[in-house]
Amino acid sequence: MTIPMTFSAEVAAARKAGTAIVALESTIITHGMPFPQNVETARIVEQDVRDNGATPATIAVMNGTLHIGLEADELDSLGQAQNVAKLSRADIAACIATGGNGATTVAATMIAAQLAGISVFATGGIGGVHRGAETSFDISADLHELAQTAVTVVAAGAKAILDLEKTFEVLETLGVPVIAYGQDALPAFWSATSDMPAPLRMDTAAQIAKAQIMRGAMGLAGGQLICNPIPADAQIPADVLAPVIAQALSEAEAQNVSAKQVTPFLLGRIFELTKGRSLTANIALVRNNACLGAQIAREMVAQSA
Ligand code: PSU
Ligand code: MN
Repeated sequence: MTIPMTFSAEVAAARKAGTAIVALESTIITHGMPFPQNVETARIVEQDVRDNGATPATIAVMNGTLHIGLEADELDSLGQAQNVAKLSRADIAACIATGGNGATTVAATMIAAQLAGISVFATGGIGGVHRGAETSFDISADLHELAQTAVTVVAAGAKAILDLEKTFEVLETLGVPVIAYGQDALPAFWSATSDMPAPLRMDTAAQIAKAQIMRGAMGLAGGQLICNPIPADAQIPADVLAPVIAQALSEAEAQNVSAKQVTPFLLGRIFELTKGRSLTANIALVRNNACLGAQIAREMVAQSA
C-alpha cells in the first residue's frame, strides 16, 4: 500500500537538491494558539527556518493526504478550520485511511518527518507527564515517540503545565537523550531556566547533529530532545507563572477536562489569565527553536555528506 503523501513546492525542491529541511507541527496552530496569531506565527516561524538556511515543512493531514509542507492557502485554511482532529501515534493512520483532516502533535509529526526522510523538527514544548498522572495515567505519547523515532526535536523543554520532574524521569527510563543547549539547567518552557540540572549539555549545532548521527551508527533507535531556553527578554519568571498554572489546573479539574483536551484547555486559560503574555512568550520560544532547528538540519546534511 502506498501512503498518500504530498510535498509543498519548496519541500519538493529541497528534497531534490538534498538541502536541509526542518519539520514543523500543526497542533500548535490548531490547538495551541488562537486565530489569527496562530497563522501569523506559523508564517513567521517558517520564515525563520528559511532565514537560517533551511526549508520549512509544516506537517498536517488534509482530506486523507499527509502533507509535508503546506502551501500558503493550505496554512490559512488549517488555521481557521474548526473541529480539526489532534493526531498522535494512535490516530494518524486511521485519519489518513478514512480521508480525514488532522493536525499533527509532536509524536505524529515525528512519524511523518521520518517517513519523509526529515531528521530535525522544531516546536514549542513537548507533551509529557501531567501533574496527577499517578491517578489519571495521563502521559503524552510524545515521550515514547522520542524513544523510537529517529528525529531530533528542538523544544523549550516540556510545557511547564506538566510535572517536569516526572517527565524527565520517564525520558531517562526510555533512553532519550535530553540535551540542554548552551546552559547547565533545563529550561522550563516559558522560563529560561529551572532548578533541574540537564542530563546533557551541548553548545553547538554541530555537536547535536553528530550525536544523532552517532546514535544511528550504533543502531540505537529513537531521537533526541534538545531543550533550547527561551530568550531571556521574552521569558516569564516561574514565580509569576506558578499561581496562574495552579488556577488553570484547578479549573480543568473542576470542569472534568480530560484526555486530548487537557493541554489545549490549560494553554488557553493561561493565555487568558496572563492577558496574552504567555502567547507572546510562546511565539518567541518557537521562533528561537526554529532558528536552532535550521542550524542543526544544515549540520546533519553537511556531516552526512
Ligand atoms: N508546543 C506548544 N503548543 C502546543 C503543543 C506543543 O507550544 O500546543 C502541542 C504539541 O503538539 C504536543 C501536544 O505534542 O501539545 C501535547 O499534547 P498532549 O499533552 O495531549 O500529548
Ligand atoms: Mn494526554
